[in-house]
Amino acid sequence: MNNNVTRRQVLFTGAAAAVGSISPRLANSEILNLNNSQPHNEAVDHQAKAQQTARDSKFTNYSRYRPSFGGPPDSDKYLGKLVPGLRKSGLEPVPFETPDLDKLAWKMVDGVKQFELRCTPVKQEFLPGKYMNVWGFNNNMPGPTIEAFQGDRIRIIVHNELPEPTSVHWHGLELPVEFDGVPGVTQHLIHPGKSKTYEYELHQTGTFFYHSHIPMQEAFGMVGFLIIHPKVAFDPPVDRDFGLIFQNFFIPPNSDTADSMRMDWNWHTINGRSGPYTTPMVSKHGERVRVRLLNFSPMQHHPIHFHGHTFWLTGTEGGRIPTSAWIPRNTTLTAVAMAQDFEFIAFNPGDWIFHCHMVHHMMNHMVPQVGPHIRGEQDISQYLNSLPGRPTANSALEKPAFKVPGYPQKMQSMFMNQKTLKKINGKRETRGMRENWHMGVKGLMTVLRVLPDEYYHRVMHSDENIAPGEIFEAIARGKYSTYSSSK
Ligand SMILES: [Cu+2]
Repeated sequence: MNNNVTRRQVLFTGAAAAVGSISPRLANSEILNLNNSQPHNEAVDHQAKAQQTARDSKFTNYSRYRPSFGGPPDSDKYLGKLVPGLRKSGLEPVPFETPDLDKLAWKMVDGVKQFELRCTPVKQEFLPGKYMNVWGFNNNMPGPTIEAFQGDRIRIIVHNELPEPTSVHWHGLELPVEFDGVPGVTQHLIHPGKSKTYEYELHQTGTFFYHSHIPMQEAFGMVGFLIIHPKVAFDPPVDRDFGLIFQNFFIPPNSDTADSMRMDWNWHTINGRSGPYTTPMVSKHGERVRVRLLNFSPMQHHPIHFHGHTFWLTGTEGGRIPTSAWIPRNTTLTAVAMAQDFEFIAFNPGDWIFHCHMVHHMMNHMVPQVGPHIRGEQDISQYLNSLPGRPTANSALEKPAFKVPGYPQKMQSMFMNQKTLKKINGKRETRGMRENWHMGVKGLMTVLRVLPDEYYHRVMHSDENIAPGEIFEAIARGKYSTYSSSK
């Protein structure tokens, strides 16, 4: 059964699960009724529908399948600023999606949502076959997402399974000081084998996170999202809500253990994986999409760039930005410990690269497809100064440097073989991408796919074969008329 149908059915029957990572938990009457304590009121339904119709009518001449109106800048349609998604207003927010990361399960105990977090050493697979020793939560780095709603009371029981003491901080939350998680200042350390319970009410909304408050443990990767949704989705409603955590590590050659003392960084992960192992985000042509970026690198800032679309910066780690202050961008600098939420209309079908723009963050070990090794080891200035004498590019990888064990100088810092490629291309989300797409996705890079309806269905919900590059070709040949005047 189609997931959307299932979710809608659940939403409209108001079924609530007692245990689950997240479950739609408001009945339709509650969804349309901001004040949950009031009984269902049909007048409220009509009022909400009338507001919806009035709002949508402003966008009748807007096509979500073509480049947006370029102006005027004060218009609600300008670059898709306030154009709603395909989803109706007044509903519960769409579930948050974190490629390659789990959500933390919870159970309701005495009216409190109870989560259990275990601080653990992790063998995290950065690239196929490259398992790195880092630290995280519940055997994953970053830790699983805590997803909750404004007004929830949550209890998090933290168990320390690390070989040293720890403490967990809830970043950005306005909470009682005794639960702030700062060792010495607000609590005792949680010693190995011990636990501590944190409990508080959530009155904010936005992109928050939890992390160890021991600096070296932060550099080992101890972080996870803590998302607080409003009970009713913000207007304009989004159809997708993705989240990405950006991190850097120093892992020396011949080692698989992160060295948190170093001040330079050679391995880069998004949600715990390096490109091209990071699973692409998949959206449908015409949807309104939100992406939440979180930078939890030890010391490096990331200018995150998205191709083919202009997005609106709609939130920070401090919460939602008023619409009057939204900023159009295609690159947004996300400093350490900052979050940036942005939204856009996915009008432009295709596979769009989505990446940090720092060149050393766009590859692992600073090893691109081309570089000094295939330039005959010549210095770049020598190379540029002797145009006629340039050595022929040689990417045969036969030089002694490539034989050093553990030093991943090969393509994308990994050994490309059938097995590793299968881990990258065997995922549903990569179906139908161009054959060598992975050659252009490294380090802090991933892909956001905007798929026409028929392909979205074939990629995500059918096992029908899609030839590599078929979707790109159909789009490039103008099948979806994005850039013609016929639609
Ligand atoms: Cu970066």
